[in-house]
Amino acid sequence: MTMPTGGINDEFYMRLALQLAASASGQTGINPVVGCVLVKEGRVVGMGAHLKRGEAHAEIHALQMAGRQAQGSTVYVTLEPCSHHGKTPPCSDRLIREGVKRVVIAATDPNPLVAGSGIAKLRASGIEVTTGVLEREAVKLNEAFNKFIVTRQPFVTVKSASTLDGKIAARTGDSKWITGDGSRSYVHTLRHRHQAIMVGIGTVLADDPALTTRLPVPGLNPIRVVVDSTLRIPRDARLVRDGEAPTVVLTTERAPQARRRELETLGVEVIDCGPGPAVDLRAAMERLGEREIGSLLVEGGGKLSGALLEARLVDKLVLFYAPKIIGGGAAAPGNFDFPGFGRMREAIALERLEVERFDNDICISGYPRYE
Ligand code: AOF
Ligand code: ZN
Repeated sequence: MTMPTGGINDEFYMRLALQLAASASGQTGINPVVGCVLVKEGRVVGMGAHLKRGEAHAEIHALQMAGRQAQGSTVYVTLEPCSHHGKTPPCSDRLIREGVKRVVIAATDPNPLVAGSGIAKLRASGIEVTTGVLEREAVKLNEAFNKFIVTRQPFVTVKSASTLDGKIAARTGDSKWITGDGSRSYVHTLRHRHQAIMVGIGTVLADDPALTTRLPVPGLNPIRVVVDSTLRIPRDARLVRDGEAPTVVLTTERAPQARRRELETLGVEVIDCGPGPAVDLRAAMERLGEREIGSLLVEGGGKLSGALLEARLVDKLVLFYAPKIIGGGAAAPGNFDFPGFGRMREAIALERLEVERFDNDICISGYPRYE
């Protein structure tokens, strides 16, 4: 950690709290990641992070570590302390009871049950509260939670890996490998960080993917979601038989009943999303939200990514480009396959762009701006 110019200040400890929060990315389900640091008389006396939904919040872990030293301390917390009784009692009440002197907060909690009332409670009890310290970083860390908690719909990230000319396979179908090891290993980190992963049935039939998280250290496997309007998924597909993670198939009311029963017997959850003929993607997001899936990583192919983008259901794009050109015209599938717009000014523009390099690959991420 680098010391900010001017020496130790609020940002210094908030950065530490943000690091604690980030270390739990992907493991709190629909809950936010939160980090907390307690400082008293020039030393850190407690640290904590929220590690799992249903378990203690960050502040409680940090208070626990600080013990009697919590009294008179300054609390650095990346999210406004809660004021409601959820699966755990309110953190703001506990901070008041422990006699902390000052609370420094990065972001307010968008949860309608909290939304400023945690801050108000602390202030009303005479605690000095400072807000907005490293707020942008804190908001970004919980972008999925921030959407889900107000809409009850998953935050949708579409990932693609293509050549510079936007192809996700050659005209022969060959696609192994487009991007390099660095990019592919980062995709596994993304899998760990998402509650669910989605592909179209075309990808299942072509690649028989496992969609599990494979990293040098054990990671969490996302729930696997297949968009399959006519239930073509084979009974011997990896997703059906490997038992590595739950598999959910999204289909329509007109899908064959016998296939539905067969899949259910094999442990696959089948969910109807509209009358058909195609899966209603908007309904699909509602069903997944009801199932408490708050973050969804879409890993193709081009038809599904294109359809989601066209339906304006994509919140974030993470696009890997390998420095290669494969050509192949219409026979080689592209990363976004949809009818498209007639005018350049209708194009979906990305904002808040970030560009990273993974070896020789370039990763562009951004947020579609829907007018
Ligand atoms: C905090 N500190 O570390 C977290 C907070 O069901 P519960 O009790 O876990 O409450 C979940 C809600 O509490 C969640 O939606 C969000 O508003 C807040 N999360 N708050 O003060 C924490 N994880
Ligand atoms: Zn709390």
